[in-house]
Amino acid sequence: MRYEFFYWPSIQGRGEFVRLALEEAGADYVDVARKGERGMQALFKMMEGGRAERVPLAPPFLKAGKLVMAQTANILLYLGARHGLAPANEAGRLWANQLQLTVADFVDETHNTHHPIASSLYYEDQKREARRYTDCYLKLRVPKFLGYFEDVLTRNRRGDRWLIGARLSYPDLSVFQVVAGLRYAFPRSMKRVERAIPRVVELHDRVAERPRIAAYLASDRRIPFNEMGVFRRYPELDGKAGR
Ligand SMILES: N[C@@H](CCC(=O)N[C@@H](CS)C(=O)NCC(=O)O)C(=O)O
Repeated sequence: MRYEFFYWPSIQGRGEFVRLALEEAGADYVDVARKGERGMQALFKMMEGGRAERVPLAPPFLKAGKLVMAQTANILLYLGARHGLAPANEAGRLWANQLQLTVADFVDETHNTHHPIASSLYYEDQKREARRYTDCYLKLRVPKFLGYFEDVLTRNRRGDRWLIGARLSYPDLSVFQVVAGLRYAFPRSMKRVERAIPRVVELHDRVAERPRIAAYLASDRRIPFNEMGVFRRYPELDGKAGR
């Protein structure tokens, strides 16, 4: 079955967590909105819902045969089970979902660094608030979330290579993406933070070296980070020394 993946065509955004899982799985998929004008129309059509009973609110969406699903963590729950990217038992599946929802919380907070007041306003219209918000985010929230994942790795009884058990699962891909995104958005602050999270940094490198992920990162399917996505580089936000 060929999956149809629907997401904004010019950003990594939340969709990237799904793209990474599809790539690691070696799944057959089309990134629909990246297929020109008709692809964009298909994305908008999906958002309008047509006559469907169960309509999603916001992309990313995944179409798998007749199934249409949204919410990044929900899509990953599905792909994880189908492609061996999550434990097979219930406790393990819930644990993977719990870690992914924690990533989702962090992604929301990261989005707030450039949009602390409203998504509908330009960053330029909320710069002062963005600076206040991001100071706290960098000082408290980034160390807290990354420190949490470091702790999860440390506590894993099957070793500290992966978040869950002895094999890669989809939350590992997501933590890779978080580290890559933070390095792009806040390079100065990340240098400092990374000293306290060696296992998370190693996990990032381990994921980047996976043959399918390495091939994906080197391909034009990987959209470069930019100032429209979740992880944006605004040097004025990157810690006091960056101003
Ligand atoms: N919790 C959802 C959030 C989805 C979401 O916010 N999608 C963004 C793009 S990353 C969007 O297009 N939002 C449009 C809107 O909220 O109006 C998820 O993780 O998938």
